[in-house]
Amino acid sequence: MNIHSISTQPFTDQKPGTSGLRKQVPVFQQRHYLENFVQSIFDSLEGYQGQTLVLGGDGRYYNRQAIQIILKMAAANGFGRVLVGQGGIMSTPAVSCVIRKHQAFGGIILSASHNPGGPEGDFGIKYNISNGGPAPEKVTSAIYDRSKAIEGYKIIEAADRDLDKLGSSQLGTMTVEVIDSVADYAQLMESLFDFDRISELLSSGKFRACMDSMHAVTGPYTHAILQQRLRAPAGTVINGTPLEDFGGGHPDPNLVYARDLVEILYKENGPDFGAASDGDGDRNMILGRKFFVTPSDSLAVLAANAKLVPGYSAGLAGVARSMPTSQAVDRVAAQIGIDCYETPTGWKFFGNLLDAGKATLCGEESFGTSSNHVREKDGLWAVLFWLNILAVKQQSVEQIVKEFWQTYGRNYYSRHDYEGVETDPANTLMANLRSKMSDLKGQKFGEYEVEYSDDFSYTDPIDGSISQKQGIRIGFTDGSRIVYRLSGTGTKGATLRLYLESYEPDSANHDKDPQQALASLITIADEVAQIRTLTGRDKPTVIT
Ligand code: VG1
Ligand code: CO
Repeated sequence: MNIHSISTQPFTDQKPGTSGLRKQVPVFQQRHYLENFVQSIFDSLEGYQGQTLVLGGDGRYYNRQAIQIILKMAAANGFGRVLVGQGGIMSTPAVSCVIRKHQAFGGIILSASHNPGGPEGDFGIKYNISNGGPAPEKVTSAIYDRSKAIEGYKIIEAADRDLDKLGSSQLGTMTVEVIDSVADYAQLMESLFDFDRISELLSSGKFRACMDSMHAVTGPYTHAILQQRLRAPAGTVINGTPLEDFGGGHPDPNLVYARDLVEILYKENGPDFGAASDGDGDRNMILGRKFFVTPSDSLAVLAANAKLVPGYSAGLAGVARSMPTSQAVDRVAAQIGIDCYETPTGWKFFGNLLDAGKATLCGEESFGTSSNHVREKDGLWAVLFWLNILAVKQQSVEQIVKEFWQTYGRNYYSRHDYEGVETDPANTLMANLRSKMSDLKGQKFGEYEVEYSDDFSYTDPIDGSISQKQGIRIGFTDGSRIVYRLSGTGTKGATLRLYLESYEPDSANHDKDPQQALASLITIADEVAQIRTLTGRDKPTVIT
């Protein structure tokens, strides 16, 4: 085998963010940039010689080239086998599923998730460990440290593999197995949900669904699962062919970027159910006819109805949500009598809770929901969960959510994103908040009084690791909250995220527009942090 050791200089900017390393494509195309990071991953691991690595990506621009490079590096570094998705395609939850099912050592996912793709768009890379989940912070810090000191990487000289043909071939002493990107995942879904019942619903002619794959990775999955196995009529899946630039859009399933779907669901006589997923298939947006389900509510509704779904009929061990996610699911947990954990933003923080059997369902306000079936959030899983509930309850999405509010009260919720603002003022804004924090307690803003304010810090209940500075929280005496954080997934300037939440127990007041219900908190949030002055923006880029 022709192994080359290439000498290289470290890059200083390879610090993984909320979910792996994300940069603009031209950054990744710099000589040795991708190679350095991949070698830094391998150098931070121990015991992978002869083991299996899973490899796949969301199909964005540079996916195929990166896969060829990583295959040759994995061979040079002594992996025994790589399972790679056909065409280089594998959704994030599918990679997680394949790692677990085939007892792989770990996996590499090539994706910048919801960020735009194409030659001028973004690219990303993330390492997942043997439980199928994102590498925890101690691993990502080791990778970053290594990337700052790296002096060389190993790669074999060989012809590129054919990624489109299923089957095995040798790359040096390593086996490359091109696998069906969907099969293992589809089988797992079938083991969790009542496919017969969902199929009956979808093929009845009385219920119409629309699934927007946003030209991203879930296209092959939604075609195979929804249209083939579950017999939803052709045309149920839209934008179902993965494109390298996602058709020029942001593959981000929210009311702003999933415009095609929103228009369809808000038409007269639109479908009964709509859903969208993101670039790498781990996010989901759920819509009813002319009705948007806030992700935090979606998590809570799934938890409250879990017993209706075969894979969860035995009940939930516990639930977990990221800190900025609304507290709707906390109420469900209290009602059922199970624990509810609050973690920092990012799926990696759920891994230990899931492994320890402390949580069954997890979710984030950012359109992420999943369970212990994998160790990633899972967009299509959430869609199937909803369809299973709809098939059993025979009610509309809107009825289900409104009944939920009647039982538990409504947590009005919204997130305001200020995307691509200048880094310095964004940092100033956060620094100002930190210095103000301790003085806020007891202060009154109109009818609101501050009960606590802090910079969220998390101690993992399983391994005791501590993660600090995870977002500024201001909690009011009536249970309302304002949270500020800077995004850890953007690639241009800074993105400020402002999260707003209030609680309304009285069902007579459940029909307000969330922006109106939260109007006073929105004003207070600006007053406290001087968002408009510091960012120079008079309104957010995206409101969800
Ligand atoms: C965002 C979301 C976070 C999510 C992360 C990765 O992070 O807020 O909840 O886990 O994206 O999701 P940030 O740091 O930009 O707020 V994905 O679908 O982009 O892998
Ligand atoms: Co994603």
